[in-house]
Amino acid sequence: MSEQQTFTTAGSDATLLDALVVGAGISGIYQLYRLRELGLDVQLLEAGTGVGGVWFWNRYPGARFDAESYTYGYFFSKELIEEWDWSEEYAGQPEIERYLNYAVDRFDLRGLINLEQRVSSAVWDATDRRWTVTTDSGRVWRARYVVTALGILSAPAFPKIPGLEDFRGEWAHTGLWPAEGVDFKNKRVAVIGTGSSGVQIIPIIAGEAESLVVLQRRPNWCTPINNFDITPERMLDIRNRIDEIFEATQLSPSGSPHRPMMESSLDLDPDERRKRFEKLYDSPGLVMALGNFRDVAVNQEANDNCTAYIAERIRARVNDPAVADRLIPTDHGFGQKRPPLENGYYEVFNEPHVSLISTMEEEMVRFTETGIQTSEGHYEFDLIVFATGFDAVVGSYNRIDIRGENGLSLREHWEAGPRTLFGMQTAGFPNLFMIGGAQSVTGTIPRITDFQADWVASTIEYADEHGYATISTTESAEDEWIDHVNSTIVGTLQQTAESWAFGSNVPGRKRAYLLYAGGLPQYRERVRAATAAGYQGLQFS
Ligand code: N01
Repeated sequence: MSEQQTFTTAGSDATLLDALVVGAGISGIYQLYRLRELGLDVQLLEAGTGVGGVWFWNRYPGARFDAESYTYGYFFSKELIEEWDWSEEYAGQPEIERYLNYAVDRFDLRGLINLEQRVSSAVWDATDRRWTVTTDSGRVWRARYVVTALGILSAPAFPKIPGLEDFRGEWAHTGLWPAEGVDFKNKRVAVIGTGSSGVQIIPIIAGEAESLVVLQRRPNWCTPINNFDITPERMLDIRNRIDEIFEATQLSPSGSPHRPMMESSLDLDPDERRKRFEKLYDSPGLVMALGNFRDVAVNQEANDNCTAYIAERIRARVNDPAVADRLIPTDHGFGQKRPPLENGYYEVFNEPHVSLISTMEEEMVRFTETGIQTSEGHYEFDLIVFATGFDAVVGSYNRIDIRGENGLSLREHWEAGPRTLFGMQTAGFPNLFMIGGAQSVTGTIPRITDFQADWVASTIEYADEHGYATISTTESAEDEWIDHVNSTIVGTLQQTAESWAFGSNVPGRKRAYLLYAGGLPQYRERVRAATAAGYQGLQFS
């Protein structure tokens, strides 16, 4: 099937391929591997100067997994599992980046990866049934199939207030952190944003900076990460249990090894319930969120009890009750948004050189030459850190001019919100697959995208074996999937929380649920059933 060659189209040299993967994150790397194993002539385009995707760009100090390292990594290769020792239960960004580089070399993929190639457009050519993909550098690829693995959190978002160009100090965004690092010493630093990224970086900045002002809009329910080193004995035990661990990730809605307890918290007497919340709070990682009583996620009273317990723990850690009040969310209960994991976060606000501003009470008005003007006064800074998150899910697609049949633009097709079948195809865009994108993502991302990458590979294999040149879906299949996706969020406590999962952090964005709340087993079951029934929802020609 190898047909790689260079030919001239519209005055430019184009590389002709079977398939092109976009994005060298954990999902795109695996997709590249799968398509190469299938015997396709495939390459990958990546905007960064290195591989790793979210773990390449988010190199801010403190960035680390909130899933257990060995449950986030690859499961497809026994050799890789044998060879790679994780050093911490929740590994930090440098180790994750090393791991992904190791995987790329281990599977001999580096030669297929084109770095510093940010895709600017992808245009479907119905005549020869290929995509023409152009990057910022002007290079052109033509491929029968394009698989985007753009990541849901890759287009950084900034506050919509004026004046950043006037600011004479330094600034950095956690999602675009400079490779050379940022020095906080002897600097007056502002951090805007207290989501997972802000909560991870704030204690580190507080430990080094001359002063730190945290500008918080809506506080989150943060719980301690309780990270620990993985000893050689533990690593051996993990390896011995790896099939069991994998099985647990497959059975769980979130791809995590943790399952909610079957008991109802409301059946326990208050003392016993409290003891159990205490144990959960002191457990590692996301156990408090994912291994909690089943009713905490669905029953308001149960959720209120758990939320009140966490508020109590926060109050015990913050000396000034007024500051504690500001750090405690009042707009949502615990677990209604993915809770950030923290390491000494609340204690930071007891330090004399750290202060907290609620931008709900004291609005940011503009950036100035020397700092930030708020509705109450002016603050001088040497460095502003934006931990303001991402134009999630659709933002990474909106940055590319993607045109399908009859010049249809994906931006237009998705104007009222994303439209997909299984989160992997969209009507009017034949032979374009998306993995880890809208309307499919739930929980630990690689646990869904490894399934999707396998499905994309087997679907292409099926088309090739049957002599089909195009694979597409229909608007009615999209409608059915959208109805299903929306039904998964109805009635949950997450439904009311404002977060990037609904696009709420991007001013002007229509509120639409961007992820998939049905859980991994149900997602896989639906895709498998439709496939077994003759690829329901897809059309081959
Ligand atoms: O982004 P966010 P993030 N004025 O959108 C605030 C994953 N992740 O990069 O909540 C003032 O969560 C905004 O306020 P509000 C994880 O899935 C994982 O932190 O919109 N503030 C919020 O506080 C996570 O959910 C890890 O009111 C403004 C913050 O900026 C996702 O990535 C680590 C503002 C943005 O929080 C995103 O996390 C890091 C404004 N104009 C990230 N605009 C792990 O641990 C925004 N904000 C694996």
